Parts: sequence; C-alpha cells; structure tokens
Amino acid sequence: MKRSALGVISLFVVATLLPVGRAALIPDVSVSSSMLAAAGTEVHNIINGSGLPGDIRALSGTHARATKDNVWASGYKYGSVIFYLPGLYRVNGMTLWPYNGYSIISARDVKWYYSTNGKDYIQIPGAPVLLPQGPAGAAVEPVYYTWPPVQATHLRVDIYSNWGHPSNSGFAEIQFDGAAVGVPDTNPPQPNPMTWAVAPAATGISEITMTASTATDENGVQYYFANLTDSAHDSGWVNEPEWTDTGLARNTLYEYKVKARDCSDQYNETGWSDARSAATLSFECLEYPVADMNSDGRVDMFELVQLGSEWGLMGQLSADLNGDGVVDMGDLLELAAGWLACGRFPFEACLE
Ligand SMILES: [Ca+2]
Ligand SMILES: [Ca+2]
Ligand SMILES: [Ca+2]
Ligand SMILES: [Ca+2]
Repeated sequence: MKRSALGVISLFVVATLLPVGRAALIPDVSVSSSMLAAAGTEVHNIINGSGLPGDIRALSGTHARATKDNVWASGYKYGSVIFYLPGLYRVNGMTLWPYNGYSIISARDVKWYYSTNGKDYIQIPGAPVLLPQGPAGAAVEPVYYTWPPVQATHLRVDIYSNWGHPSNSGFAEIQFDGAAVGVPDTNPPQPNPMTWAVAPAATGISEITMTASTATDENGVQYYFANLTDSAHDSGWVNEPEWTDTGLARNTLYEYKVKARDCSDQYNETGWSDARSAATLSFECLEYPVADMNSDGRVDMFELVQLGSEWGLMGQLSADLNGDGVVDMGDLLELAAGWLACGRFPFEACLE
C-alpha cells in the first residue's frame, strides 16, 4: 500500500509540471520487445497512439482506460523494449502514460538507452530510472520527461521491476520528443521575448546582479545582458541565466535588457526583455562608530538631532550612548568625541 501511495504522489508531482522545452513529436516510431505479451495485448499498443485522443500519436493528452487494444502487458517481468526511430533524431524527452489496467503491472525501475546503429547502446543521461504507477482501470494523465539532447536512431528501455505484479510489466503509451537531425532549427528559445526572473538589483557600490528567466530550446541556450547605460559593460553571450555586472561606478543608475539565443547553427534569437534599472549603492559600511544611531556608518547631524529630541528623557533611548539610563551631558560629550567618525567605503562617502 505504501508503494502504491508513493506512486500516486510522484505521478501527481511530475504530471503537474508543464511540458517545457519540447521540440516536436517524433513520428512513425515502431517497437519490438523480447518480453512477449499478456492478456491479449500487443507491444505496438504503447507507440501507435491507441487510447490517446482520436487514437492519434501525440506528446500530450489523456490516455483512455486500458483495453487489450490500447495498452501492453508483457509476458515477463523483466526485459527490454526497443524503439525504432524513422531516421536520425535529436531526442530530448518523452511523454509516458503508465500502465492503467491492473496497475501493479506498471513498469517501475528502468534504464533508458540510445543508439545510432541498433547494436551499441549508451544510457541516456538524465532520463528517468523510476517510473510512477498508473491508476487502476481508469484514464491516465501524461507524465513529461526531458533530458539533454542525444542523437539516436534507436532507443531502448530496460525494465527491472514493476509495481508489484509477479510476472507482467507494461505501459499504456510512450511518445518521444525531438527533432530530425539535418533539419534546420528555425525556432528561438522560449520564452520569446525574453523575460526577467529576478530584476537587476545592486549588491554593492560596484555590482548589480540580475537573473533572466531560464530559457529552453532543444539545441541549448545562451543569454546576452545589455547594459544600456554603458555598453562597454554588456555581458556578451553567456551560458547561465544569472549574471553580475561588476566594476560599475558607485551611486549610479544603470539600465539593462536581456535576450537569449539557441546554440543551433542558426543562432535563433529571442526578442529583448523589457528594460529594468538599478542603482549601485553610494557607499558600504565597513564599520559603525559607537555613536552611529541610524547605522549609516557616520556620526553627523542625524545623531545630534536625535540627541536633542531625547534630551533629558530616561529609559531605553538611542541617544543614551553611555548606557546610564538618561540622555544628558554625558551623552553629548560622547557624541562630541565621536563627531564625524565614519566607517564608510569609499572614504569620499564620508565627506558627502
Ligand atoms: Ca496506447
Ligand atoms: Ca531553436
Ligand atoms: Ca549616523
Ligand atoms: Ca546617558
């Protein structure tokens, strides 16, 4: 029972993620398996769109409740299923509908492989190794997976266990996501135009940090941050969506835009994001003088006015610099001793 509940939870979590970064359905995939078939099912039921809306292959949509004509239960618990792609494809994900008949048949522990010759297989980095259990005798929602693209003519899944059945493992449907190799990429990354995940913000007197939305593209992405105030500070093309502009002037407003491009031969670019600005700090406080009541690193008119406003009062007061419970001449002497003490960096900020 515990495993069953876990399966439902993991299915829910994965299935609610949006299918981001998807390329396109790889059409006309065929399949074979050494695992035979049970209950009148056939292995091609997992790749021919059976049970999907209109019984048409797709990367999304609900798979109807299991019948012998739309799912596959194997005759063995363990084994391999081989998928034959209609050419060389860059494969970057799949949509999987877990077995939804007698649901303990759902394949559980698996490994995914790719090949360009049908003989030598390499495990796909980032492909799932634990699959969720499908519902029992009900329609099943798609589960989306993506991984860094691999080029393949063949894919293979090795099945090591199921969700509890003594002898059969299976799926409702599997469809792969990718693009034919040799077909030019004409689509820029998403989102297009680019957007901000975290708007530019100062992190000191000379640095502003910003984060673009993480873009997706089947050929990978790069980002370009433009400093509209001083183009000498543009980032150039960088691989990470977070970027820090350094060596800036202090107390200065800078404006930024960001765009992304894919890493295909076409370098398709998104549109620019909207412009956002941030000002570097005018100073940083290296230390706080004893009489600095407002923690701005300097003892000045603020403190004198504060002392005047609390003059003669008793209790917990910010101007009670010597801590004797009353604001009086003793505190004024402390303030005078520390007058214009300054712990700001750079030092010019002490004179402003
Ligand atoms: Ca099916
Ligand atoms: Ca692209
Ligand atoms: Ca102060
Ligand atoms: Ca005092």
